Amino acid sequence: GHKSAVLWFTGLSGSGKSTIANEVEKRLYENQITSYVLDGDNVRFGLNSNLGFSAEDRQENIRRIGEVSKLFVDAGVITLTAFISPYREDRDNVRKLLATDEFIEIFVDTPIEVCEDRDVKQLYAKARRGEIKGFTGIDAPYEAPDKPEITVDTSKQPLATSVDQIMAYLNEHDYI
Ligand code: GGZ
Repeated sequence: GHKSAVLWFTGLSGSGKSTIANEVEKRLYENQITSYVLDGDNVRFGLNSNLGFSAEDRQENIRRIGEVSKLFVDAGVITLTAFISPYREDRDNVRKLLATDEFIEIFVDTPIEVCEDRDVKQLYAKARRGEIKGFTGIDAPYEAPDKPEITVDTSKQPLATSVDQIMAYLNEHDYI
């Protein structure tokens, strides 16, 4: 058996949230643990397709994802969310929706220089040219967590180390 919870990844675009979340999910699956990844691909195109990237829309994006996560946790699923979630208050509101041990905040602390260097989708370049307004880390804020349960920096360690770190946390705290 396992104890369900939300693994709430937060960090800049290109920091590695989705990549790590998907690797953790793979590990959980190998251990016969039911988990699910919520990310832009399955939420922003569906449930939240009416939301953009203004502060208000991001707040509503995170609020809905928090509520959905709560439903998944109630259903016994280890839920992994991969959204920038730039506002501390919005993340803290999700934390309050859940029991103390049901919200695990994971700060993907990859420096913006590294994210911008990767620029997989060329979004930083567009933001620098002013073609995207209000891009997180360029002309929109990112508020780092004060006391995340876990911090990983993908510029200092390989992917597998970040994944190991998260699996170790889940083991040590008796989630799995
Ligand atoms: C930040 C943006 C923006 C703006 C589009 N700012 O690399 P990506 O493409 O896949 O990750 C980013 C994603 C962010 O969506 P989230 O739902 O995670 O954001 S939030 O939690 O703040 O609501 C990026 C793309 O969408 N994107 N415009 N202006 N990222």
